[in-house]
Amino acid sequence: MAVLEILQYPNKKLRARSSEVHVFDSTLHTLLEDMHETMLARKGIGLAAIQVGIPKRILIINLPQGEEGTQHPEDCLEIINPVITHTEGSILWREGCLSVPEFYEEIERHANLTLAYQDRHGESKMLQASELLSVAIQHEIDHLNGVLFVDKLSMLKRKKFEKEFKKALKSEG
Ligand code: Y12
Ligand code: CO
Repeated sequence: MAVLEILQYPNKKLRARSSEVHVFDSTLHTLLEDMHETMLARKGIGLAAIQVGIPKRILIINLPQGEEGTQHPEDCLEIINPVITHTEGSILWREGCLSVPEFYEEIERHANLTLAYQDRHGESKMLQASELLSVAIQHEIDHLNGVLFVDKLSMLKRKKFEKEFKKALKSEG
């Protein structure tokens, strides 16, 4: 297993449209395991393959559980070739992204959704999601289409982000 480098904004590779997975082999399983180790090492709850430079339609989500906020590996969702088939309602959630460190902002998303996807063996699955899981799925599917959560900000909030980003770059020296 390995902790991989996470691409950071404004890396152009994050803008790629990821392609479908057709081969469900040990290379895919190793990538899923490395993504999980990388996400936990960086204190994330969701990660798309493009964030580690692999333009494939793969994402993982491992939500914290209980008062301790423990991320149990057995709860990690491995989602391949996802398609949202139904959405309902809207929800505001303060989002962050491992590719856009130190910036958090409220984004409006669908409150509930139904998702069709494949697991690591290529088996077709469906799930229903609400609240944080629904938000996380939409955030990660956006990555597969080259979209970052900061693209969804109002003009005013986007300017605030650009200003904070430039300030952070300067302080890095
Ligand atoms: C709700 C909102 C966003 C998502 C997508 C998944 N996003 C993350 O997992 C973001 C993680 C994150 C972690 C950070 O590190 C720490 O908090 C220690 C972080 O802070 C820095 O990079 C400095 C930023 C983002 C799903 C659901
Ligand atoms: Co992200």
